[in-house]
Amino acid sequence: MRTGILKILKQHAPAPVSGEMLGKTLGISRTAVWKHIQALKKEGYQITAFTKKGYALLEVPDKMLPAEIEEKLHTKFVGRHIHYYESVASSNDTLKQLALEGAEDGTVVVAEEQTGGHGRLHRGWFSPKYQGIWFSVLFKPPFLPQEASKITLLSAVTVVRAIRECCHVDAKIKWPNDILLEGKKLVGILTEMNAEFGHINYLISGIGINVNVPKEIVPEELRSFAISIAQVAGHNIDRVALFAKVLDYMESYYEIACREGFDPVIQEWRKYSTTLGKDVKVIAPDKTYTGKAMDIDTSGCLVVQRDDTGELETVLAGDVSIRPVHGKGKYE
Ligand code: BT5
Repeated sequence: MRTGILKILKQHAPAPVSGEMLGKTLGISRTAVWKHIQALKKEGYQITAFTKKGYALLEVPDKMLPAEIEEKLHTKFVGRHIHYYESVASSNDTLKQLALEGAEDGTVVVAEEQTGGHGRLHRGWFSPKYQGIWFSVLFKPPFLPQEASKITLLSAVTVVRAIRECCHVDAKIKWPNDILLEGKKLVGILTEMNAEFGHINYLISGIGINVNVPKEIVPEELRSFAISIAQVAGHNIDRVALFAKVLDYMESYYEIACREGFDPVIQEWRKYSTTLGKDVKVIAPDKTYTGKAMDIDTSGCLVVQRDDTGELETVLAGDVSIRPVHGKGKYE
């Protein structure tokens, strides 16, 4: 109902629409209209009531409100159930709880801020209020548990394409789970899984995009290697438009992967990779070596040709950290 009211107000904005007209069109009483208007105002919509003329929408808040996102969405199931929060500890943790309660495939949790956002190995993820897109998407894929890392690659391709298209910046993928801009970390992706032997119950792709984060508020220890889109674009980005584009791509790549297999996604990944062809240092729990990043295989493993033996090693995400061989300035 609220979406209906908003739609009409937007069509007429900034001109007012009478409560009677809204009520008649939507089949509700004027008191009910008034109640919805109060709720919208509480969400941050600037709506003024003019005597005898009705309600005028003057400003839409810069928030990740589901009604705003849904208006721009072209998906069938991804983002069709959006749970919005002003603040959560971690969108991944919130979505895990919803998944246990039976949330549907494609359910999304998005928050304006995270107080306990995290990356791999319990590393923290800085998620300041109203400045980024901090979200998680639930999938119940037909893959095997050992193929779960495909969702990380798919998420990376999705986000990099949406950012490039919406914001016209040269974002690149660093294997396995980062997106870089000007060599600094722009996006982090954390895929988490709930599985039994041979069967995935659900996968959660948690993604943090530094959209409008100003440099001054970034903690000192992150400042030299973290970046936001606005810092490079020189202006703030419409977070809702970018998010809707991300969800659109997410669904189309997911459907391609389910229908045609993973090759098309891998091809896209290669196109935007900043890792391939680079000299890398592989730091695994049991060995450290240098080599050249040659390719990724169909399950998302990095193929590295060792400098010492010339042999190809297949590197699984999560097992290693990749460092540039030379220099320490840039993150890639
Ligand atoms: C990641 O981990 O890069 C995955 C981060 C995933 C965050 C999303 S936000 C929505 C969802 N909910 C969550 O709780 N998580 C997901 P990792 O590769 O472990 O990198 C973590 C490291 O990135 C930290 O140790 C910092 O050095 C750095 N870092 C933290 N916040 C950052 C930020 N906003 N921008 C760039 N780098 C950051």
